[in-house]
Amino acid sequence: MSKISASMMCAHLDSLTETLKLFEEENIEYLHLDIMDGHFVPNLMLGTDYVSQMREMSRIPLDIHLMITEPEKKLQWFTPQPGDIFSVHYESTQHFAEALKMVRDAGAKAFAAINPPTPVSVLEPVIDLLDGVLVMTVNPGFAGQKAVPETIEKIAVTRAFLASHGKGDLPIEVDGNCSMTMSPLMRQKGADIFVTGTSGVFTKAMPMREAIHRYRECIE
Ligand code: S6P
Ligand code: MG
Repeated sequence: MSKISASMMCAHLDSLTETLKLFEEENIEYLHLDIMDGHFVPNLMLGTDYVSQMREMSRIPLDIHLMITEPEKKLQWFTPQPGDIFSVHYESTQHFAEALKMVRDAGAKAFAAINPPTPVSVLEPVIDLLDGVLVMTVNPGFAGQKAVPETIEKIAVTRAFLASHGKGDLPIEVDGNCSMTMSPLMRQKGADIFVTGTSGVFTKAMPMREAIHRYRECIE
């Protein structure tokens, strides 16, 4: 079944409590937390206190997207826990396998994130360390971007790559412009977890509950 991961960097702070309550009522599967260091990506976003407060404010599992250099030195700052997803970028470290192992050793799910220009074949050496793959459909750093067109077919390539390595059951997560228009196509190509922000459940075009219902229909 397809899952929704709501991108919290798109949430309005003045209604955060109500938003989290609504997400629990609507069984949103994950809270997507973008961690940016102003170095791996040209933006700063969501730190350790925000993550620990999310753990206190909501029972929804966290989907931590680490866009930081040398994640192996910092991922413990975010206290990985069973049920969480931790995505580590292939491009962010020379110790990629070690970082994935650290996530798993903490009991969380280790996902490999790959930027739009990065071929999925780079994941071959770490395939047995993966609990999923995060295919970036925009260049990371900002919400509200248009998808990089080639990344849509890359979802299907990733699905075939995993199947050819006996890992056809691993989930594929997609992040960036997973809108109500784009997400059905992404689903068709093999995506399972959809990071949704300004172009999905946080759209200004309709009330949030309606947007969640519409979004579910788009990814089924
Ligand atoms: C971007 C970040 C994403 C965004 C998400 C926003 O670097 O990793 O998680 O928050 O893409 O979604 P939208 O619907 O505004 O594209
Ligand atoms: Mg993200």
